[in-house]
Parts: sequence; structure tokens; C-alpha cells
Amino acid sequence: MRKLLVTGGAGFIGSNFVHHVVANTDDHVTVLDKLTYAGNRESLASLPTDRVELVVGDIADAELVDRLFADVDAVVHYAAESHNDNSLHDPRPFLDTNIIGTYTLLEAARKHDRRFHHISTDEVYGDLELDDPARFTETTPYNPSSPYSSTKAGSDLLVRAWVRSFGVRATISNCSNNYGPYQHVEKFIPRQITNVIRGIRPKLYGKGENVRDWIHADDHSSAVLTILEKGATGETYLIGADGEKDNKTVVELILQMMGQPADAYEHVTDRAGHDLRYAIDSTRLRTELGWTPRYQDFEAGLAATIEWYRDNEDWWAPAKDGVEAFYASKGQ
Ligand code: NAD
Ligand code: TDX
Repeated sequence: MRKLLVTGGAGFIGSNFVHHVVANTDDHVTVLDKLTYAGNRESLASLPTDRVELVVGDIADAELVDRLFADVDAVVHYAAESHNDNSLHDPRPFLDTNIIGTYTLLEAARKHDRRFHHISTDEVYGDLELDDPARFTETTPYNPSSPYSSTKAGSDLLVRAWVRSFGVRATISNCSNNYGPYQHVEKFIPRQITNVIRGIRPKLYGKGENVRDWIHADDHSSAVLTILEKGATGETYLIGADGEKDNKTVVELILQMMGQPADAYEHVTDRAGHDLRYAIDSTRLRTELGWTPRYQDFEAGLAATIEWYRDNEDWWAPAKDGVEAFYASKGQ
């Protein structure tokens, strides 16, 4: 049995990881989460209290972080400000959490010599043209577009520097767009599912031609556990499940699966600097560490996700009106 510290474990992907760890290992998990608007203790409420403990606090609180690192074997770092649209409106919290927060954790990993896994995104590589056959690999140069992705890129570079300069035992993974249960209604897929449930027409930015490479959050979790166990210190692994789809196709699928006409959506103001296409080549993770995704069928995973939002209105309803009011104020 290991003792894991999971930062951001009350958020979307972090909470999916904690569920995955409880179901697939004997590990004990301490979650460190600030419970910002994006964190929700209800996402962990069904888990056994002898396996999972929630500590409410900030990853930039050096004293608290120091105390928690002293008592664990390994750290998986999910905590972040994660939404591109918010970063265009108010970048400051992205610097505080993604940069200073990550720095604070790295200093504790260095002091206590703890195994550290840093969760990052494919957005650090910028975007690809729609007609470009290329996909991102571990050697693609960094070229982030938004305040969000530039702070994630900065945090990745801090991790690399702490490995090289101080010998911190860290790995990094850069994953593509996740979907699944417990995702905040500000994000694309849950926003559109909950719009349809509420009788609001889904909102597509611009023409809807932008492509995202979708992976189920549970497959992201199995990849992270694999890297934690078998990854080589100092290395980066890209995580993806060959799930490229343009946004228009995803909205049409959601509408059809929820019994609506496929064209019952609206085009709204495009995102500033909107990345065109992300695509991940996860060959390294598959061949060197033997990982394969379980959710190969996007439509089946999407149907299960729709079902989850239908069954868990109590979980998402408190955030819905505020999110829609924010988007409406931006013409989105
Ligand atoms: P999320 O916004 O749903 O969750 C973030 C969590 O971090 C929340 O629980 C929040 O309360 C917590 N948090 C924020 N600031 C904190 C602070 N200062 N101290 C402690 N906790 C804090 O985000 P997510 O979508 O689950 O993303 C998790 C991680 O995965 C992020 O690092 C993100 O960059 C990365 N990622 C996300 C995706 C995606 O598709 N969502 C894809 C690739 C990588
Ligand atoms: O209402 C919407 N309509 C729409 O067309 C919203 C909210 C989004 N979009 C578009 C923008 C993107 O092209 O859908 C796509 C997905 O948008 P988001 O869910 O905001 O995700 P994205 O910006 O691609 O970033 C996500 O994946 C990478 C996560 O939020 C990041 O944390 C992760 O790093």
C-alpha cells in the first residue's frame, strides 16, 4: 500500500483518478484541494473515508504542502486553473496556481525527495492546421496560445528544471481533451448536455470546425498510474486515445443521442485566439510502458456521460445558471 497525495483531487480529472485508484489499488489517497469554483467535495463523497482524506488548502501554501509531503510516498499534481475562457477574462489566478503553486510543490518534492508526477496538457504545443496530418509527439516544440496554456507550459518547464538542477524524481504527462463524469458545466461537452436537459440550444463557438482529440477521463487515470509505476524519471509521456472529432460533430452527436434534431444548436461568438486542432501521438506510452485505452468507442463513452448528467442533476445544477450568465455576458 502506497500513500499518495493528489492535488486537485476534487476537480474533474483528479476526482476520476481518485475513484480509479480506490477501485484498482490498495493505496491511501490524501487529496489537497482549495475547493475553488471548480472543486466539489461531492465528487469524492461516495468513496470510503478510510481510503480517501480531503484536506482543503492551497498548493501555494508552503507550510501546509511541506507537512503533507512529509507523510506520503508519491504526489500526483492535478490542481490548476483549467479553463481557457476564464484565462482570457482574468489571467491572474492562472499564474498564482499553475506557476507559483507548481513551484511550491516542486520545492517540497526536492526537500523530501518524493516521487512527483505532473499532469499537463497537449495545449502546451499550440495548435495544428485542420488539414495537417501531423500529431503532437514528445519532441514537438512548445508554442502555447492562451494565458491558460502558457502557464501550463511554464509549469512543465519548471518541472524539467527541478529534475535537471536538483534531481527531483519527476515525470510529466501531456494529455488531450478529457470527457466523462464530474466535469464542470463550463466545459464544452457537459455544457451542451446540460443545455439540452434544460431546454437551451447548444452553443458552438465560431463555425465549429475546431478539432479536439477526446479521451475518457478513466483512460487518462489508467495512463497516469502506469507512468507513476513504470515511467522513467525526467521523462515526458503523451496521453491520447485517437479520438479526434470536430466540435460540430460532437454537438450533433449529443443532440441526436438526446432525442433532438441534429441542427438544433446556435453559432455564438468565437473564442479569442481559438486553437484550431489538437492531436496526440501516444506511441511512446503504448510501446514503452504497455498502456492501452479501454474506451475505444467515443459514442459509447459519450452515451454513458449523458446518462451520468441526467442522473446527477443535484451535482451540476448549483453551478449551471452562473455559468450561463457568464457566457451570455460574453455573447457566448
Ligand atoms: P478542474 O478545473 O476540473 O479541477 C481543478 C481542481 O484544482 C479543482 O478541484 C480546484 O478546486 C483545484 N485547485 C485549483 N486551484 C488550486 C489551488 N491553488 N490549490 C489547490 N487546489 C486548487 O480541472 P481538470 O479539468 O480536472 O484538470 C485537471 C488537470 O488536468 C489540470 O492540471 C489540467 O491542466 C490538466 N488537463 C486537463 C484536461 C481536460 O481536458 N480537462 C486535459 C489535459 C490536461
Ligand atoms: O460552449 C462552448 N462551445 C464551444 O464550441 C465551449 C465551452 C467550448 N466550445 C469549443 C472550444 C473548444 O474548441 O469546444 C472545444 C472544447 O472547449 P473546452 O471544453 O473549453 O476545452 P479546451 O479549451 O479544448 O481545453 C480543454 O482541454 C485541454 C481543457 O479545458 C483544458 O484544461 C485542457 O488542458
